Amino acid sequence: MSAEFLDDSVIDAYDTRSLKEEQRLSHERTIFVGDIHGCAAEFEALLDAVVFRGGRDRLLLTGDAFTRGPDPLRVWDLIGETRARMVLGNHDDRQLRQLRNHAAGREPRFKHEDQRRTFQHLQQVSADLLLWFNACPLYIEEEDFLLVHAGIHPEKGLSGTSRDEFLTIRTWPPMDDIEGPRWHDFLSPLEGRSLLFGHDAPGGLVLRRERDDQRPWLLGLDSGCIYGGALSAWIMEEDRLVRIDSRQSDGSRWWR
Ligand SMILES: [Mn+2]
Repeated sequence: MSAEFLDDSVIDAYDTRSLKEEQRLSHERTIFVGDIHGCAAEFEALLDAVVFRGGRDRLLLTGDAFTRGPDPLRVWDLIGETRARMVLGNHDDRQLRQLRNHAAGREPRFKHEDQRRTFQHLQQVSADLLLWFNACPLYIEEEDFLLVHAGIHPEKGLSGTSRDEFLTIRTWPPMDDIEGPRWHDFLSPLEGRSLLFGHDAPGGLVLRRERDDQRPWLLGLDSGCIYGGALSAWIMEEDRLVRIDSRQSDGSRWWR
C-alpha cells in the first residue's frame, strides 16, 4: 500500500500500532539484574546461568553498574553486547557529574580513590558512557513492572518521588543510618505490577508476594555482590530468581 492513499492520521495510527507490536514481540524474556558494581565476572556468569539470548531476551539493570568493582570496562562491554538498559543509580549519577566536568574541561572531583580508579578505567569510553548515562532514566515503567534504583516515596508514590529519593532512599523516615525500617515497609503493593529496586545491599535480597500464584509485588535485587554477597537476577516471565555467588572478598567498608 502506498502512503499517498493514507492521510497523516492513518499513517500515525499504523506506525504506533506496529511499533508496539514490534516491542512486544522483540523480546521473549525480561531479565532484571541487581547492582553490578564493576563485578564483570559475576555478571558474565549470570548471563550464562540465565542463558541470555541476544535479540530475544532483554536485560534491565537496577543501576550502580560500574563503581568499586574490579572491571568496570568489561561491564561496559557486556552492557553493549547485551543492549542492556538501566535506571540511573546514585553512583552512576556521581559518575555522570564527573564525566560532564571532564567533558567541559573541568577537573572531576573524586570523593574516594576508588572513584578515580573507576573513572580512569573507563576513560577510553568516556564519551559514549556520558551519552549513555544521559539517556538512563530514573525509572522504567511498563504494564507489568516498575523499575527504580533505590525506591519510591512510600506515601506520595511514583509521581511524588524526588530525584534524590529515586537515587538514594533507603530507610523510612529517611535517616543517614543504614539500619532501620525501609521505605517499602510503608508501601502498599502496586496494582498488578512488580516493583523492582536495587541500592540496598545492607537490606539484602527482598522478595514479597501477596499470593503464591502471583508474581512478587516487591523485589529488591541488590544482594551485595561487591561486598562478598551475590549478584541476583529475576526473570519476570518465568518468575525465577538466579543468584551468582560473589567472587569479591568482603569490602564492606563503604556501603553508600
Ligand atoms: Mn546505590
